[in-house]
Amino acid sequence: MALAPVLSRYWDEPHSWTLDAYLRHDGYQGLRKALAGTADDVIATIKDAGLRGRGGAGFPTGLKWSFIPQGDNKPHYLVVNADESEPGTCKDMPLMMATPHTLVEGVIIAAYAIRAAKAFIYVRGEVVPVLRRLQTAVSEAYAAGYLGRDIQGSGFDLDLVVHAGAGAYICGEETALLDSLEGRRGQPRLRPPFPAVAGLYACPTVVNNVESIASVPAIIQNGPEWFKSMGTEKSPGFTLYSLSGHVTTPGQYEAPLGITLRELLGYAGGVRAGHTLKFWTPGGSSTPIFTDEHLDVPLDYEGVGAAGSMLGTKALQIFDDTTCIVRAVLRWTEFYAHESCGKCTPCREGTYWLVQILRRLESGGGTESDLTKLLDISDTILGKSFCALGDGATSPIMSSLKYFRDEYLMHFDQDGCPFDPARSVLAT
Ligand code: L3W
Ligand code: SF4
Repeated sequence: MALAPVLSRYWDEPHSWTLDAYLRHDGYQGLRKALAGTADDVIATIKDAGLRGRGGAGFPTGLKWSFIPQGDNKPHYLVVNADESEPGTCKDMPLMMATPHTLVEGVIIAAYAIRAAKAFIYVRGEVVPVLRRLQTAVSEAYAAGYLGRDIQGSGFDLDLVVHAGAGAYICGEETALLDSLEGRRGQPRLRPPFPAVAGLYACPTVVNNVESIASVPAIIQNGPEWFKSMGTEKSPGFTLYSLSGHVTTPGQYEAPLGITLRELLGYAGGVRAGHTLKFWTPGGSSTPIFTDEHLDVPLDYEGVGAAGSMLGTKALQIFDDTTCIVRAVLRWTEFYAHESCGKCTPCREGTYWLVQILRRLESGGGTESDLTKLLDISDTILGKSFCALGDGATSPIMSSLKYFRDEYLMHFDQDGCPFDPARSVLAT
């Protein structure tokens, strides 16, 4: 399958982030087309295209927009989730750095569709260059009449605020993000009601990922049939796959949904020289790991799901034969324990104990019963936590024990990590 650069097609050009560069590449033509029709036309086009949310869950974007009540007297809000922080996930930041106007144009079209007069882009506070670039793009868009009052003479008004979060993974969970945006400590809210019914300031709100919104202008401009000509029937279109880790040329590879890791590795120069693939994540650390048996799994929502994982954020972290699975799982679990917001007991206590057991195992001090404990605690977290962070924390543990149980056993058989260069010939 060939790559399909749409979002990334001119990322390499000098000053690709400026309004001038964007306008040279048909920038804001999708907006013109959207404003010439009705809000309902825009929603119908996105529904027909079958665009699915690129933030991890794959929820149909047009359907989400259609949940916003019609004819009510409450303000509506659009919020872009740019709080990218899942380990391995690194697609939204490059997109916002390279072509921030793609996102700004998408925001204006989406806000028009859901009849919102105010929109927010919630960005991780640590990524100052991204914040600056977005703020510059928003200023350019105001000056050119794409934001503010009576946009391009359409009668549609929109204000767009770039908001800096304070750097917590949980604020990528949509309701925690809304709490944070309202000025509170970011903790998930009970759903339902979903944000589409009661979101920001208890008003109807659409929360979408950066890549989802940035995909909208091209769909409006080229039409749903063009979008559906790529990808698969249930997972149409193009998307950004992020290859990282032990790969020759890591980076963003934009391709139709349904491409395989084997094909992507062909474009990325393969696993680093002299080594073989050991395990990988299809969609960030919250998705169950795959091994070299899964090189030909179609990377779409259905294909990855049928093979026992999730497409997630399409963050393909590649680990070669020098990696200790226990060490990798420990590092991910430490992340979840650190980022657990503490609101619910299974995740708050469970992730703490998972880390203690994994540390013991990694240093060679565990017993076989520890493996049963890891699975028992994971079972207590999975499906019993308040939000998806808890479920995500169990994925690396349960999937690694499925494929690499023997490597866990080797740690206590050998009183330590067999990959430690000081201990074993396994590491190179
Ligand atoms: C109205 C209904 N709206 C669902 C909306 C909902 C949300 C979207 C998806 O987790 C996943 C998670 C991570 N009426 C609705 C409705 N919605 N039913 O649809 O909802 P949901 O609950 O399926 O997923 P979620 O809780 O939003 C997202 C996974 O993504 N993930 C990690 C992502 C990491 C990042 C990051 O770093 N920024 O995004 C990786 O796989 O585990 O499963 O908008 O409101 N009846
Ligand atoms: Fe907080 Fe974890 Fe519970 Fe989510 S699952 S509400 S992050 S404690």
